[in-house]
Amino acid sequence: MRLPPLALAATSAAAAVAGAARVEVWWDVGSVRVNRAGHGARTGVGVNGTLPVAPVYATQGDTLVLHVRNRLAESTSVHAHGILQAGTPFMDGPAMVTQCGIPPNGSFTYEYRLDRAGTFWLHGHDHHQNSDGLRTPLVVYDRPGEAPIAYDSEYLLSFEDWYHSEFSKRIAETLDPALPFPPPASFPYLLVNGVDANRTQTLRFEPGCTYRIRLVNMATTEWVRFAMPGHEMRVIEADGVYSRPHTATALSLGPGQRYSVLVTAHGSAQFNFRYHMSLYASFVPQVAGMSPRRYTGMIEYARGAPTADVRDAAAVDAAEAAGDLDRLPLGKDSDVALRALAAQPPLPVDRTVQAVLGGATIADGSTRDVINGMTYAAPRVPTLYSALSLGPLAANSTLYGPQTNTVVLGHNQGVEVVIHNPNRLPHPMHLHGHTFQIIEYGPVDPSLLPAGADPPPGLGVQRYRGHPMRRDTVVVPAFQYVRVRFRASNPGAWLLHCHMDIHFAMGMAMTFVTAPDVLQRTIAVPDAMLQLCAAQGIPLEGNAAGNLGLSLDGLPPVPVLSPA
Ligand SMILES: [Cu+2]
Repeated sequence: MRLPPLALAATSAAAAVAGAARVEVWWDVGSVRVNRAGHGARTGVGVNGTLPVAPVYATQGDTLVLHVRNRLAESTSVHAHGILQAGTPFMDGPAMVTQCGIPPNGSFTYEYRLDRAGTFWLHGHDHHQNSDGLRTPLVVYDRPGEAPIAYDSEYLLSFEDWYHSEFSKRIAETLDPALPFPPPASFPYLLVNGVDANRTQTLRFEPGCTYRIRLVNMATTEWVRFAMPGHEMRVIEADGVYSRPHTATALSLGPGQRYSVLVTAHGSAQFNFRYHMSLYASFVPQVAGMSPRRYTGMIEYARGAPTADVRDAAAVDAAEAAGDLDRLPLGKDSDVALRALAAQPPLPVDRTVQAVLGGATIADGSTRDVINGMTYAAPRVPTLYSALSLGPLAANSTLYGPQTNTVVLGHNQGVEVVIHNPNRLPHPMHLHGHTFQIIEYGPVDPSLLPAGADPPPGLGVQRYRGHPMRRDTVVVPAFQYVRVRFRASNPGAWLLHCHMDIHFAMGMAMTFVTAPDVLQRTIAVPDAMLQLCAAQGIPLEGNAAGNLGLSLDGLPPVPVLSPA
């Protein structure tokens, strides 16, 4: 959708006031019947009785006040993806990590301090409700006159993949040991700005003007490739971090990722153009017309002008056939080629964490996803509340329960996480509460490869140059590793998880607990939040089993895993 000119931006969601504003939004979260892609009605998780959820606009320095009322039959919670929650880790949202879910008929008001400008999104973080529609962009404008890169106007394009069936049905099929794994491919449809991508809006370009186009992939499983043949795209933002302008021939966004590109319109209005989008996943079999699903929208310079015939499909086919889109998300480059506009040298490493992604079979014969051989399962006490209540024992990572895969970090440690992906599937890994520096990609250590794995030849090492880019969601391509670094300067309990909801539900997640000693001295969880637990009989203190000492008695048993 076309956004208002920058000077008017702050008026979009709330009255504009000089300086910081409180932007208030009311969400009545409930079940809705919707036919979003024109292929039949199904149940979704909507807001105020409908889908899509309206985007939220604010300005850097504002506070977003999000009043959530839960009219679902299950608990809900909201995560502001990319908002770092410095000093407010209890507002991060993931159920049983930083809070208890909001129970049915319950309500809770989130307050998000929007201290960085950029392109973010809000989504459900309980029962994978984002997959059923509970998701919307959150655009935080720079303060007037403070954008570090000039442009005339902007557009927002948000992407969703929409399935024939509800998430609960799809995950039940995936986990049923009586059914084949993986389940047969289902072919979702692309929604753009909440509607069928075949009805995608026209981008109107004035000759000579420069547009910022914000792209947000809110998909639950699939990737979106975006291209504007006949125009040059310069990437200026990834995941809320400005980059030096970097030319990209196409962009591939994994679930959770965002980019902004600058595009300067041609000097004449002689021709109109098309922009191209495809919804795909490299592990979904290619079936003509179904995967990838291709869509185009119009770039209109003048109504009725002829459309320039700039073809893109051949380039797409070649890139898709070579499996290059995951490895080279900027068309010809990996995102390691970006440089943060606010240069930050590579962080010194005090501590290295290895995270090996994989799959495993559990005792009943069904399949799970794992990190370091462990499939994630929620503890009995939200992890943040364990960190706040265990006193000096909070430094003991085993007390958060083996199923949470918790690593306790010391305050301000420089942390390098090496995410190893020996699978044939790429995984978009999202870290809460931080942006991480992208240091290096390379071929996965052959000793980690499962039997019969067949990585493509020529996967070289690609390392940052000059200074590294930072973002919050990185696609770890098939058979590769990625090395990321962050400073543990944000005390809290932070998930690192695959943003494909099916994989997250299958257990591809781990937790960082940062500086529990500092947390205990500085953080007080709001009462209204503690009452969410009390209403559901969830203990507010103790280790993962709800005990105050070392005993984990009462913790659900760890599933017995064998490598798949
Ligand atoms: Cu994954």
